Amino acid sequence: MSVKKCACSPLQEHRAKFQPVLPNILKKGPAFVKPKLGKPTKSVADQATVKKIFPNTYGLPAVTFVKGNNAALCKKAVRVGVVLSGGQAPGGHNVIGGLLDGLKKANSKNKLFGFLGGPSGIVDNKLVEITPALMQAYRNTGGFDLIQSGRTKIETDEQLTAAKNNLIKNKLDALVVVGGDDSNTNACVIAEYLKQQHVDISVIGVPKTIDGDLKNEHIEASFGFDTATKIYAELVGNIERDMNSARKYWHFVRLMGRSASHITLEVGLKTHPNAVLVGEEVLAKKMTLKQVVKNLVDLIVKRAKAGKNYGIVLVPEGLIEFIPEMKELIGALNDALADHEAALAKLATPAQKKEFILAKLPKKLADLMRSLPDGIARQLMLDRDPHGNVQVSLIETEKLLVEMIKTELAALKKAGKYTGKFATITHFFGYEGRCGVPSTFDANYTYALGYNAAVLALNKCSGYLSSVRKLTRKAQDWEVGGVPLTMMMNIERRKGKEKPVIKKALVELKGEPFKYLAKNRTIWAEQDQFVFPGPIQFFGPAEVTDITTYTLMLEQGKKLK
Ligand code: FBP
Repeated sequence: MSVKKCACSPLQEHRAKFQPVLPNILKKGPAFVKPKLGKPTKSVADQATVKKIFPNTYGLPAVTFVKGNNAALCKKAVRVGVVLSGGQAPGGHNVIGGLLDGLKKANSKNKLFGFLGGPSGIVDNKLVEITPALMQAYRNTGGFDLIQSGRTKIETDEQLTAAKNNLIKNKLDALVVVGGDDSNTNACVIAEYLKQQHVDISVIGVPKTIDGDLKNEHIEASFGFDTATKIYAELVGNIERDMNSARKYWHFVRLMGRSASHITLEVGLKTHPNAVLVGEEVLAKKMTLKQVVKNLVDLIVKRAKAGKNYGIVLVPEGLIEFIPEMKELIGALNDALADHEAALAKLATPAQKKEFILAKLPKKLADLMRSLPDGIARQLMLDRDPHGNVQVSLIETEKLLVEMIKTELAALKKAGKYTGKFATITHFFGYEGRCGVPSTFDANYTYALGYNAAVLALNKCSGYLSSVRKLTRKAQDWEVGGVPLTMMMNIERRKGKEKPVIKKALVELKGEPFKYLAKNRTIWAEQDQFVFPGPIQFFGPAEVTDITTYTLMLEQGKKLK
């Protein structure tokens, strides 16, 4: 690959000079840290089944890197591969930059190769050497365009064999998989497979996803969540200001995040909108779609009585999966679509496919599906991703809510119980936030994750996720290590089958971020206390440039100003 001559913006030119801050423990390089092993671990659930599937990678001890002489480690030159997997997240390039710098610091002869286009690049043996010169144009930039990404899951015998052969052919010592819960599950499958085959190549994961749902006591945040939520919060704040100026629209904003509502919650905490829907709460309260709509109608009527025919509602894209009757419908659709894949492929039109599937559903669920607007019903039937997930980013839940609210308000108007106006604008913010210029937090965090992945690779820690902790401290005080991937696993139903997967971290209703919302949302609903966060700042006072997410601050016992 030729070295990119970038048509740089002034910001990019300045940002290219930014040197991410490494945690002190890593500053002298991989030769000066040693792994300290914790106790053997077990998976978060379904221990016996997970152990049976991963006999070679189950139960590994958690690792913390501490000061120590490890010079011998750096004597032999190594070759490492890296792949970006799944949805883009700001900071991916800095993971590669940190990885490259960590490897080169250990031994200038070490080499890094990037597999192109996601995991399919491993199967198809498409790769490029990432040299310091090639890396330079991508440091501190958003996007994954250096080596691109993809959602291929390496699972069949043919794929696993091809991956193994290509890793061997390229004489790699380690593979670093930068991905979310599903991609890191796949990383563990590959790590296990290589161990079973007695192939001495380590596989290491890096926690990436804007969704924020890959976290636990060792992984405090996935990278990209900070930048993406800052971008969405800027946009939501701008809408609030426009709305507060014109006072004539209700805005319904759907935000990415897949199942989990972390993004919506974080953006809500930053901007104080009139309503913030949280999928996990809807599920806990077993709310029907009608109840969700009724709560919003009550709010709209109340505000109309106060002369406010405007407002803003945040909707997590995964809401639909949390409404119990919709969850049941989606589960049944997942199974029916997987069971009848071949028959469906032969049908020509979406209408025929819908009728075919309706006939396969229990009556109650078929009736529910018929009651939905046709567009939404079809969106629910779209192909699942390679990991078996419904593609919630393609389901226009905000429009469904608006339609249902309009029907309810019309009935109230007819009965003389509502005299307001309900003019709506719908938005979907997802792709806008995934490739933004990484915030200072994400630039530092991803660089540390990548550098630490190099240390894990050199120490032959296979089946581990790179872990950088104590993230509300200054970057130089962060702690680093590795968490066994199997430790995060449980068994879930995917594409009609029970599969081991890394457990998604959903919004905790007893957690401080949700409690903060619950305490304040009545005031935000009725009195307008909008906050306008403005754009991410890269230069200026540290309390502006280095601020992390409110979610992380509240989770780690810090107070919001
Ligand atoms: P990852 O879980 O792979 O990080 O992807 C996150 C995400 O951005 C979700 O928020 C969204 O639902 C999905 O990707 C969209 O997928 P695609 O990029 O395939 O349209």
